[in-house]
Amino acid sequence: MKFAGSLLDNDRAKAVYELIGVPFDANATIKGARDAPDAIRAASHRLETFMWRDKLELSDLLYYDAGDLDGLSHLDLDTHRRRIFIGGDHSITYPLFKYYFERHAVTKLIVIDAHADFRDTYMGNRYSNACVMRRVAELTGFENVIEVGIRSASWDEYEFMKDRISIYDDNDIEIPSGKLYLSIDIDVLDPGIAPGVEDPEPCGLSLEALISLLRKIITCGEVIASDIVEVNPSLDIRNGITSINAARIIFEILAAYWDSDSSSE
Ligand SMILES: [Mn+2]
Repeated sequence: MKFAGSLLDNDRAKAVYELIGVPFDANATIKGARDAPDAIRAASHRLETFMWRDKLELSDLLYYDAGDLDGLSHLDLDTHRRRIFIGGDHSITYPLFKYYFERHAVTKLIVIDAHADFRDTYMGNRYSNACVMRRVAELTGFENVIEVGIRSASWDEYEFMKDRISIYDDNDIEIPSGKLYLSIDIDVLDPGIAPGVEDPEPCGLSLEALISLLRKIITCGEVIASDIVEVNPSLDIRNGITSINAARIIFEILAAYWDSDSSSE
């Protein structure tokens, strides 16, 4: 099943944007995020592709759901199309960002997440989802990492990161110039509206706050690619609200991509 509103295979050359699933959860503590790309695709069909607030029919935007990546090595992606990667646990952000860093000169990353993910190692794994932003910072420079919405870290993580990276609340972010990668961990939302996650963290953002934040980042910044990670369908409640909210976030990213492209023409 393709994501709702996707171009069909025969029309893929027309695509302006591309969605790619990354069904990978080897670096998660509780497995299950590998099933998220298909769960989010299925959930997308439960929403109208007509976006009421924008009076925008998403299928007019010309995007293509290219299916799932086989693995995270040997990536070969152009930058003619802005992409949205559908995780997967948060560790996928490191190889994806590294690809854009090495091949397409993307140096800055904004992450919207409940957690700092700044441990040097977690349960013996340096590539754990709990260490992903530390690895990104070591690659691109700590000054190029911007964390938004963080509400959970160890004391050690906080002491290490506080003077090295930029940390903002959702309403005071300053968006840097230059090419950006945007990573959205669904657990930044309040667990009441996104319960299907490995590490639910109380006192999270509303969906409306996350939407206005990502719209601001994409329309004011130069976002080349984005991801949405950490949906775990096996931990969700029966109506699948975490996958539905993830699908809605992808709709909003597409609308914001389109909005920024139309205003720059
Ligand atoms: Mn998180």
